[in-house]
Amino acid sequence: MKTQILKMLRMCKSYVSGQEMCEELGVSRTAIWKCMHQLKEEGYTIEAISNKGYCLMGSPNTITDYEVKSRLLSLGIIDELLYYEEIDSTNNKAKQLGNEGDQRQLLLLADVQTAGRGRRGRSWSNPKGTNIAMSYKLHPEIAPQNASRITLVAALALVETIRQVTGLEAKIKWPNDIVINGHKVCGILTEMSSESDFIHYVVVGIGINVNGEEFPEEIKEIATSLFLQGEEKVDRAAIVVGVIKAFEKYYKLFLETEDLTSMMDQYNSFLVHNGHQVKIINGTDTLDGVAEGINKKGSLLVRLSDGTLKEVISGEVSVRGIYGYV
Ligand code: BT5
Repeated sequence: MKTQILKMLRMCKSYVSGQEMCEELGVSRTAIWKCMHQLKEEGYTIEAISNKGYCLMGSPNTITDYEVKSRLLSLGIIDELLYYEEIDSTNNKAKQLGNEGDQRQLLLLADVQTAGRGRRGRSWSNPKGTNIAMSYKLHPEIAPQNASRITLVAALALVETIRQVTGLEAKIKWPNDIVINGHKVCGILTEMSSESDFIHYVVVGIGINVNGEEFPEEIKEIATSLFLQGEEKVDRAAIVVGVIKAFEKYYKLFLETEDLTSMMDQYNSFLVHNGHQVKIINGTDTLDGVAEGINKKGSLLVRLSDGTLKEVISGEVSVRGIYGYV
């Protein structure tokens, strides 16, 4: 009911009468009043004027399911949005649901993760009330070997959203980071359960540092947040809503060809390494070259010093600029 009430309040430019809400939602005046009371307790500023009704004057900076859903006309490719105030990891939960046979396309959102994960068992820091942890559980009917490209689709959606909502010059550090001014603001972790020719599910986990003001010692040289870069607190739900819309747009395009044909140019325009010297690290081996953008398969093309063009496949290596992290 909170979703519907917030939606009604948002859609109406001025006041919505209690009577209108009762009729629309098919509930009693008391039920509406109770819900308004709860929303106010959660930090919503709702003005109530007798004979006029209710008006939403302000919202808390939350990413609850009802806050997000009330800003959307539809969930699009997602069947259900699940919100957790605290969870070990939204990727873990999505995988658990997938392993239990849940066939719905889901978006899991969490305020705090107690055991957020990066790639290869690395950890992902996500303190309370400031960031976004989200995971899509998807069931694409595509060849399993093409699924890792969804990481790049998500990266594109993230950069577009961050730029639109904050105006900050976010860039993609291939394949799974978003950076601003050389510091990491988002990480993406894509995991899959499949058979040789069939995908059970793909989980795309996204961590975004939104309003954090400081980071643990071990990552403070690498990490940044949208707040630290823009010096303004950012509306977390606006970022979630932006990602939902942008991801849907690019994911649908991706499904048409199972590659990045229709978004390659845009992706390359956001690539932090484009035209720059990079170091490709594969275990103990390193190769130096100049990045020339991705191809439609999502591989990074690197011109080596002997003139040959190396196709670096996502997930195989780590790419560093010659100066530090980017
Ligand atoms: C990633 O791995 O960047 C993928 C992170 C994915 C996190 C999301 S949150 C929702 C979902 N649920 C999960 O459990 N995970 C996903 P990787 O490229 O391996 O980078 C991990 C490294 O980033 C760590 O070893 C740290 O150096 C650094 N790091 C950790 N927390 C960070 C943060 N909040 N901001 C920036 N860097 C961080």
